[in-house]
Amino acid sequence: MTLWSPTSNDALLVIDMQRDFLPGGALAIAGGDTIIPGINTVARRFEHVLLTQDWHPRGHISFASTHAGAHPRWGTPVSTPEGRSILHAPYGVQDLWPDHCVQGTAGAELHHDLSIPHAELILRKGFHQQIDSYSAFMENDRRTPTGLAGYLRERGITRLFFTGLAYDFCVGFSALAAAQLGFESIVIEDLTRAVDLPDSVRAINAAFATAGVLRISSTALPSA
Ligand code: VGL
Ligand code: ZN
Repeated sequence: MTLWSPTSNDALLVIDMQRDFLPGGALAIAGGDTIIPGINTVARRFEHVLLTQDWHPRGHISFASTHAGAHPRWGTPVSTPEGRSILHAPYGVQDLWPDHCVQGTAGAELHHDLSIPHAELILRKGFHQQIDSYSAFMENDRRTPTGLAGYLRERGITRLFFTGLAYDFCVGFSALAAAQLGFESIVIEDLTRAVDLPDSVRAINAAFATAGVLRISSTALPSA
């Protein structure tokens, strides 16, 4: 097994480890809390660690509640044959979610058990009312960059390791975007958990294979 030893050209990205995505939260992901200790441990192996925070205004386009009632703001939600609730947004298909990670609320806070004091950047995303952003690099309209690629390039970081939530959404879209932007992109699979909507895990795994995103285990990183 290849041992991956982090260098100063590598960064660990910890995606959306927020209270709303953990058990008890508004969009709880099963087992999300169980990956916190492993993320804290692996983070100590990296000189560069970056955190992201999903950070939505009230009435965000990705909230099902925004499109309910007599005056849907940006169209009417529909159910797919597979049982997903989606909106045909101006930029394409947008899955709809319970209200989550609303700016300044307790649910939007990073989980307090996350312990990475040397993390050097917290990147917020999804703050445009009319555009969601699963990816930490590029919003869901596929044309609005977050600025993260520029930050990393300017600092000489070329290889990225991904952990956090959710495997099939924000981790997945971030790792794919990173590969498309020319970064080496590696997902530490056991330090993620999936929302697991119909077809979402299969689809992201297929996209990883096409884009050259690698999937590894945390046991492939040096433990001390
Ligand atoms: C996420 C759904 C909605 C994620 C964010 O962090 O994966 N999923 N917003
Ligand atoms: Zn969100």
